[in-house]
Amino acid sequence: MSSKFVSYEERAKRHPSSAARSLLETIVRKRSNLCVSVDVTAKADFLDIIDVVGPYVCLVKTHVDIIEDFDSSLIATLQELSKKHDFLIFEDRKFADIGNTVALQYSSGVHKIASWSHITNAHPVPGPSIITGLASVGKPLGRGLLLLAEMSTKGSLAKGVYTEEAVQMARAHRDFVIGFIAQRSMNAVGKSSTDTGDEDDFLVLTPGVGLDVKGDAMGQQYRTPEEVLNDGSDVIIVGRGIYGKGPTVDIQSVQVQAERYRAAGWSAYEKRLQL
Ligand code: BMP
Repeated sequence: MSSKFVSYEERAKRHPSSAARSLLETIVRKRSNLCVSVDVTAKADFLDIIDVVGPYVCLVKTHVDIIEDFDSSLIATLQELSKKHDFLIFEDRKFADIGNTVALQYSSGVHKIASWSHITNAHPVPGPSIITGLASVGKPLGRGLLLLAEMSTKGSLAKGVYTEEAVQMARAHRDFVIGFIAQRSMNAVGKSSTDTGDEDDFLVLTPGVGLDVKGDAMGQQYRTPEEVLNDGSDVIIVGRGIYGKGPTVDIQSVQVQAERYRAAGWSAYEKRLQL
């Protein structure tokens, strides 16, 4: 029986972007479509969590600007962990400025994101120049960009025509944009019902994923791995569902939750191949 969804393996074989291929190949090798979002403020917690979740993930998502004791050794250790556990790195920087400014923010400053982050993301709000600005730095390094086409939060303005325009911007820059932060597949967005959108193979990475709760007190909304995979998402992004909400990190529980979400994401993927 042929599925309406193509396997990660098949997509890895034919994807034109090397950045997208790297992620798809990692997903296949590790049998994991889990990205852990490590939003903690102490360097030691940050690295401890990554070392423990490393075996279960295809991708680690960072917000390095929240780390209180950030220094360049953190990046060196992060890169060692990425090799040790075979995962890619995604700095969730959400660039949103003019091309010249984002190019500087991406390449320079304290964090020098482009030098270590395989994937980063941007809001489409400034228009296509944000992609050209980031591509001037990231393309020569073989990096990939995700556009925020939708958000997981209550009342998000990223919907309707805004989402459609984001997808059109991505189609015009397939050499650097590898996909979206979104809640569902974007391949058919803005296309007529007779046009299957088959030539698009944008990756969809989805935050707002949780197995135990439906939201937080600040507008976050959660859906299950099965719900988002069935809507065409490729990678589930999970933060507090794995590292917890408390002031201290319980490292044993982090491992248990990482394994649990890896298994949930993979079984949702295997089920959708039957659809
Ligand atoms: P958590 O699973 O703890 O709610 O964390 C979700 C992560 O994904 C956060 O790092 C947040 O910045 C990010 N995120 C999100 O929650 N919704 C979006 O639409 C886009 C995001 O990048």
